[in-house]
Amino acid sequence: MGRDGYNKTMTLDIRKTALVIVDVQNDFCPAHEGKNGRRPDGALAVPGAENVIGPLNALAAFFSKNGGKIIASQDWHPAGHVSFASSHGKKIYETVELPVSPEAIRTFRETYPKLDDQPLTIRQILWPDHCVENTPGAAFHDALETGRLDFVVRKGRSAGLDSYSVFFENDRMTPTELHGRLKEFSVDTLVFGGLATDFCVLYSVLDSLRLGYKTFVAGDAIAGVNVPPGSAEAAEKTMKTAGAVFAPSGDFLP
Ligand code: VGL
Ligand code: ZN
Repeated sequence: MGRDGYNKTMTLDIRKTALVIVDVQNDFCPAHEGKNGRRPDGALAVPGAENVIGPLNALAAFFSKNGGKIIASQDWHPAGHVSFASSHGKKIYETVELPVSPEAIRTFRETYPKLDDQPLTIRQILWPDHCVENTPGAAFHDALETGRLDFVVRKGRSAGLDSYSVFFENDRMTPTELHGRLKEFSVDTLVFGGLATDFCVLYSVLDSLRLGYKTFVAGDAIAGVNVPPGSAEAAEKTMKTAGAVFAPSGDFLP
């Protein structure tokens, strides 16, 4: 028995399980040696981000060998994106209130009749310009092994709507393609790792639970922005309270 009551992997049906690697991209990583030379600090570098890569590569190797699926997300914003402080002439970490479109609400009610409506305004935190589509900052960190990925979900592509979660944009109602793909793969269990604990991992895990997936988090394969201080720890608590099971990545391996 592992920590937090989690049994070793062998009790997971790995063929119905996907590893979800959230946003392991240069802009979320501190300076490091890349394939084509030194990469500077990412625009939104998460302290300790590089430590998640070893555990994620080990999990991916095990999943691919045993018939599990491997999903990765990329934060993928157009220049001038609504989540950038520079787009509003405001300071980083200030917020703006954005309305949710009536169209998004209508479609959500039709597609997910069992899920509750979400708040009708979005309080959007403003970030430095980051993960602009097709730039080096948006590329995966070179140390992340991407050869085994079954599907990549690129999120935050709408100019006026951000997306922390790999499942829904920040209105919590407009879906990405991921849930549909996982249904095609007959996946009912997800193991999460990646960046950042207090934003994209948090919202992805909460939506995973909301959509009914058995939801695990590899505790040594996540790292947080931690602004304000303590937010990564608070996010872990929120995920656990919502029903996510945390275990060290080694507990998912034989
Ligand atoms: C993220 C802030 C803005 C994340 C993405 O990947 O956690 N955080 N965009
Ligand atoms: Zn972003």
